Amino acid sequence: MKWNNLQAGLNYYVVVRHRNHVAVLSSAPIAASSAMVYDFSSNVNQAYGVSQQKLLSNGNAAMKAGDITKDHIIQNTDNDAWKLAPAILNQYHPNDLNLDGVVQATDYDLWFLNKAFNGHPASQP
Ligand SMILES: [Ca+2]
Repeated sequence: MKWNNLQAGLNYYVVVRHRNHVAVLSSAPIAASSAMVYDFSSNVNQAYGVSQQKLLSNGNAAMKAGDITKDHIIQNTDNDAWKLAPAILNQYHPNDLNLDGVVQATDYDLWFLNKAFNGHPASQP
């Protein structure tokens, strides 16, 4: 990724937004330089706020899947949206929570694991 309007020496928070995952904000600002690196996956505490990322079985931290309606909350309305189109093949679709190109029950399973979750307000636009 490339940013063109940063000022060297100033500190910036990094936000990652996704079509059906809750956005994350870096837990601390990083100084602008020609080679900025920020790894959200290295630790769940890399995201600003409490429990904003999920710890995967491989030890990596990940964004929480399930925000189909894009309101930064994973709740029943996301499940309602999933129920409207629960089976789709080979499409880029917001109901495809595990990003495998297929909308199926495993996407519901991700929503179920992450439901009842509020994204941190600081990560929202
Ligand atoms: Ca899927």
